Amino acid sequence: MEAKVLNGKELATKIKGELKLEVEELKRKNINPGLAVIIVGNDPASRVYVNAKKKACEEIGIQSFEYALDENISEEELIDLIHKLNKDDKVNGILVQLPLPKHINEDRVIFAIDINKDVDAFHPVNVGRLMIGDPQFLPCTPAGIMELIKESGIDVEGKECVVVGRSNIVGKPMAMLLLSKNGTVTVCHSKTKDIEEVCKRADILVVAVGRPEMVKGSYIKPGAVVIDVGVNRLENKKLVGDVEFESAKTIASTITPVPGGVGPMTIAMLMKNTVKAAKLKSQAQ
Ligand code: NAP
Ligand code: LUD
Repeated sequence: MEAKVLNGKELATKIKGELKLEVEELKRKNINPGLAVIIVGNDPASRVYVNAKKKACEEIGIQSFEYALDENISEEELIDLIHKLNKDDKVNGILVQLPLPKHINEDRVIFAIDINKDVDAFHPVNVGRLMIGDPQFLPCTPAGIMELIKESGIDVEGKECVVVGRSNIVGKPMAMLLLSKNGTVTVCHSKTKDIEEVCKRADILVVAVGRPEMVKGSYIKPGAVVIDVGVNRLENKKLVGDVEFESAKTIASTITPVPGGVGPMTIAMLMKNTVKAAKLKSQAQ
């Protein structure tokens, strides 16, 4: 039997539709959610993602403010801009698209963001709050994946969960969210021995390595749920994930496609966090 393909684009559209209604309601109470989007340099992939984020804001009725900065901007100038946005009442969320140019320290930049406007949930305070089980924002990609898993009808509790990749953006917070839902979680990385064998234990397998089609059908336990986070553009311009879709879909019970799987969900969750930030601010006043 072929796996069920989870449609992330469709679920993201549904979530954005709900948010649009919520934003209309908030506007009636004079709450106008706003997102500042900062992009540094000319990375074409970052440009695609930032445009998609701005478009989502437009669809939902969130005001977006773009800051497209020169590749050579100094770390200090970038942090000055963040300090200004921290004080700006029209801005509820601040997103600094990563990666940043090599001369800028990403940790220092993230640390400068007001924790109440940290809609990526990358600030150490928000990372820590997730770790102790009291999150104020959920990290967008892992939160989007949890929504997709929920949609698949699978209960995480007691399941063997394997996360391949341990980045601060995806792998580590993903492991934390699965753990918070009582999964038994294993995290693999480039030093893991026999990844294939570890992956084969998984009831729920999340792959975020950035290596085109690294995980083959032979890595997958029959009936597993497979979440492919990878977005890799090949030389022939084709977009593929970190999972070899064709071989995986004959073994998994459920699988996410690339494109149209996790990516659109990341954006929907960013919108959700921005609306939440606006609500939190209005409650604090
Ligand atoms: P990253 O920061 O480059 O981290 C990659 C992780 O994979 C690292 O932990 C690395 O291990 C591990 N790894 C690399 N090669 C490996 C191998 N051969 N075997 C086992 N582990 C290996 O990447 P990321 O930011 O997490 O992103 C991963 C992928 O997801 C990329 O394709 C990215 O474009 C995509 N992505 C998609 C979304 C979305 O919304 N769809 C969001 C974020 C990222 P070490 O730690 O040992 O180096
Ligand atoms: N930085 C992210 N850097 C990169 N794909 C994303 C992403 C949507 N601060 C910060 O947005 O959350 C972030 N916060 N990230 N990413 C990757 C990561 C960041 C990646 C893909 C997509 C967001 C997406 O919508 C489409 C899809 O998978 O269907 C395909 C888009 C295409 O290239 O055609």
